[in-house]
Amino acid sequence: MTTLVPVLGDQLSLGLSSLRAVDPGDAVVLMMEVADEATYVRHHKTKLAYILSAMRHHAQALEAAGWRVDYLRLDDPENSGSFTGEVARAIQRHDSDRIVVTEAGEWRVSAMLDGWETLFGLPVEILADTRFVCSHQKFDAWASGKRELTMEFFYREMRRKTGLLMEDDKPAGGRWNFDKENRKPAKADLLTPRPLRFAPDAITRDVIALVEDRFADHPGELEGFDYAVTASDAERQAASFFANALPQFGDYEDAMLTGERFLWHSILSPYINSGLLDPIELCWRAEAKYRKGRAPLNSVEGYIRQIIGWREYMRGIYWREGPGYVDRNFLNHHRALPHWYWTGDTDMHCLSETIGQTLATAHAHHIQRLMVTGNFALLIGADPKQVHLWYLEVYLDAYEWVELPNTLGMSQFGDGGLLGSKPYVSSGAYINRMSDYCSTCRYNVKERIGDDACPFNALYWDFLARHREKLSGNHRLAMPYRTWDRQSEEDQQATRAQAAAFLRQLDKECRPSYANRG
Ligand code: FAD
Ligand code: DLZ
Ligand code: SF4
Repeated sequence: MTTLVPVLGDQLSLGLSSLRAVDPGDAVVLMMEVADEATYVRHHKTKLAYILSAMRHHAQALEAAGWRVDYLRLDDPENSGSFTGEVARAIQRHDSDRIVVTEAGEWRVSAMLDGWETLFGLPVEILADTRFVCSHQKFDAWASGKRELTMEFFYREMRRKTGLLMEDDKPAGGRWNFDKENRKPAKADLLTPRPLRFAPDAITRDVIALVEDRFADHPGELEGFDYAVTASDAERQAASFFANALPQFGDYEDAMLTGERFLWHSILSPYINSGLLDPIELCWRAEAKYRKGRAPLNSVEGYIRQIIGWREYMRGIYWREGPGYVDRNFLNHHRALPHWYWTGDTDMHCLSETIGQTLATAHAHHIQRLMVTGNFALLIGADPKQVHLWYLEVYLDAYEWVELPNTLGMSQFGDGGLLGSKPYVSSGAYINRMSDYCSTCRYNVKERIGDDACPFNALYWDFLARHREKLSGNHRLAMPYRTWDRQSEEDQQATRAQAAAFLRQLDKECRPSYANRG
């Protein structure tokens, strides 16, 4: 008799709760490459290669640590294609009398795990994922009875709970949040730090060939794959970030530059989300840099806020709102995304740059996701569920629990403001202020009307006018509505006609097969 311990593709941590709960002497760790997970959305090819390679390397790490591992490959002729099918076969193979598993990261897989006890007639112990600071129960206790779930207050709780950047019961530096100092535009500079590059080893080369062969129709490119796929290489990347980029992280957190996909960001989210790096340990290391005077407080506080604030908060919202969250569509948006979200082939430079980089590397940083692709999708009235599926598909760090609230909630206002106090929309002026994209764009960011006018400009005002009934009561939008109301009726009509003409043209660019997906 054995205890079966299924370890999923985003559970690649040696300290996983399920592993801690069993005796390695009578346990079999089951790792499964399955077609269902590779195809429930058309994951970017880089994402598939990353996960499969990281899983194969993790199996080796588990064996080296003394675990007995049963590893099922995607190209195994007996592979049933699903977690449940493979667990069923493994129970027979190993004569298992119980299953111990760490809870899944998303509703879809969680429902599968919940069904196993009845299906297999065995005890199934589903353990909490202790890689997060805040349990589901703690988040619910914090949220219950509150009219607004403001991230900033949740974040303060997490600071108090962890003790990060605390001096007794006070925040280090006398303030909780230094975000106002973190909005500087950047200039192209040869000294911008470069993340490490990891040449594919034999295991990665094998999975790249497998992905090219089986998932040729998935978006993205694999050429130049250089992500870490082991915990030790991910750790080298983290060390490089702390040494070279963290000090400037805060200042340039919102900046965007042509050809610069990293700037001073960490590019660690794929490793954190799949389990190769421990997020809380990273926060302690960031704090140590501050305490030793090697990184300023605005950078360190900003970094820690992203992890114990935003990341934990997104997870809390995802589980609290339930599986129905994905269908929320407060603004009643139904436009399909233009086909060039899958090619980058548009003459709007900010979008071609962000999408092109995304297809090449499966990564874009936060402001590119929020204020370029997300902003545009929201302004044109794209279906939030389709937008969500696009983000889930194309980003290396995308797992539904973190991607969905970021996309549908924060970026598309699909939940009507549960997560963000106003929609993240802007005209071209914001993009121009925070990037150098506009200087080489075919459009003129200063113009609203005419063939050369930046499309974001008319779309922005049209968005506000179109949604006046739902949004004008929002006090954070009072100023833009006042500005709009001061314009002459003639100007308003010209702006709305410009937006309508743009949207008509855009609809011709939608790929019909995408219009009704999901
Ligand atoms: P850094 O800028 O170096 O930030 C440090 C860390 O903070 C990140 O590694 C990440 O773990 C965490 N973090 C920062 N912002 C957020 C956030 N809003 N939510 C959760 N964690 C955050 N992040 C994902 O991990 N997966 C996603 O699928 C995802 N989808 C997004 C979709 C949209 C529309 C938007 C606007 C943001 C999304 N984010 C997502 C958040 C953010 O863009 C990425 O975490 C970040 O770009 C990762 O790059 P980095 O590691 O260099 O981050
Ligand atoms: C994303 C993904 C992919 C593409 N493939 C696999 C896989 O073959 N096997 C696996 O265990 N996990 C994979 N994953 C990650 C899972 O989708 C992820 O662990 C679940 O979404 C957790 O709920
Ligand atoms: Fe984007 Fe407009 Fe700037 Fe062009 S001008 S890069 S479309 S914001």
